[in-house]
Order: sequence, then C-alpha cells, then structure tokens
Amino acid sequence: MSCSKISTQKKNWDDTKAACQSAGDRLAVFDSLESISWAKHMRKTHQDWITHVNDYLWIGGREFHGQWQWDGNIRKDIVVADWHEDQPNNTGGSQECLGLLEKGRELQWDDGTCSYAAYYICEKLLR
Ligand SMILES: [Ca+2]
Repeated sequence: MSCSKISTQKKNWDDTKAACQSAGDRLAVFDSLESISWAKHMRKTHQDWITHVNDYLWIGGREFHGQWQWDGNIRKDIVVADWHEDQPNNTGGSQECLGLLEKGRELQWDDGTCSYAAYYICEKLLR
C-alpha cells in the first residue's frame, strides 16, 4: 500500500475501476488490518488525503450475490472488514459497492450505490 493516490475527478464505481486499470493500477484493496490502519494514518498525515476530509471515496470492494469481495484486479472474498457501525445497510436495496466514509468517521466502510460519482483511491501495483 506504499503508493496509492486519490483521484482528482469523481466517477461511478465501474468507471473508477476502469480508470485505475487504464493507468496500470487497481482500485485500492485494503485486505489486512495493516492496510486499513495505513489508510487511517495517511488520512491524518498526508496532504492529498487531508484535502478529502469531507469526501466519500470508492475503493475496490463489491458485493457479488450476497458476498463482499475485493475486485481491484482479481476477486477474493473480503475477510478483514472495517464497516461503520451502521453499515452495510443496503439503502434502497441497491448498495453493492464499497466506499470509505468521511466527515469524522475515520474512513470506515459503507456499502454505497455504485452509480454514485465519488472520488476514489487507486493503488499502484508493483511491477
Ligand atoms: Ca450504506
């Protein structure tokens, strides 16, 4: 997770995945306690992240047939999670994409509506 960047544009979830891939990256995968903690640390210390203190951020998780999976490049089940206490709540029955909540909620996870345009985090893949 040493090289991730927050987008300068808002896109829906599908377009964020495509945008990261076209840059040779992937939509960010926070699949361990370490990577979740790393993001919270960046949120407090790194200017690019601090700038987005009030923004919703898409990352690379999605619900497939009732199972939450990372889909940044390859799919794998989400094992370690950091849901906000009220989430996932599937508002309107259509929240199937994974976002990070801001506004003082410490980047905890929310299931969001995939068509919503939000900023997003691409993760540089090691090559
Ligand atoms: Ca939700």
